[in-house]
Amino acid sequence: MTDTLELFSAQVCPYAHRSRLALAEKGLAFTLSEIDLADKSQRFLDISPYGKVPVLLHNGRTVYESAIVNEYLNDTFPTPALLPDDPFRRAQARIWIDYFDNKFLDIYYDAMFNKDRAKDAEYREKIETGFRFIENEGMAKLSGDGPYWLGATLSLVDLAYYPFLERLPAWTQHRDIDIPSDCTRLKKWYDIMHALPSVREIANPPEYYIDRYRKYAGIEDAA
Ligand SMILES: N[C@@H](CCC(=O)N[C@@H](CS)C(=O)NCC(=O)O)C(=O)O
Repeated sequence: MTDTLELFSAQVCPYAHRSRLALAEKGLAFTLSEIDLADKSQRFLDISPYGKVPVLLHNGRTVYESAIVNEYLNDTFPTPALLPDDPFRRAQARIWIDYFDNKFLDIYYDAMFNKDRAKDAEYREKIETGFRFIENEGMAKLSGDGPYWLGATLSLVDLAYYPFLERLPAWTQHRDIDIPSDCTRLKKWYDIMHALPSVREIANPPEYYIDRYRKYAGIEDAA
């Protein structure tokens, strides 16, 4: 049977971006259904239990939540493998995806949504601490000589992190937040990722995010 794959996605969404990258890295043909998040179609609402993208429709069955969609794709289409074989290394991969989703991103988005300018410096410091944690506790211990998060092979960890870092210019522009200069592994990793064909294929320029995130930064009147 030929697989049918459809991804409900939104260009601005970093979570959907993760799954587009996983599909591309697996070399899978799929239908991309762009959802207007401000005006969701009934078909999407019928399919998406949380009303959020991404949702994958595979042979009529739905899978959602980006980290789970990507594990599902990796389980269902094993080549190329995007998780290590070794259970300990697989656990490390999941720990770092979990850290990003459940710790780092909370602060990252709080910093963008924060309306109290007096707190900007505090958020900046917390995010810089997060970047240094990724650099020193994560990459320095797991990446070896790189170039990827887990070393020589691209993994779901890379695909989980990259879309949010592609959007970093919006944080830099609106909140003066950037990767600290001492996070050399992270910076090098970003450059390698940014040059991957699967990434280049769907990358947006910094201006795209700077513009889209104005409203989240509460500065739409300045446009
Ligand atoms: N935990 C979810 C987050 C997905 C998510 O927040 N998607 C946003 C766009 S970036 C969305 O669809 N928002 C629509 C809404 O909340 O109405 C995942 O990893 O897939």
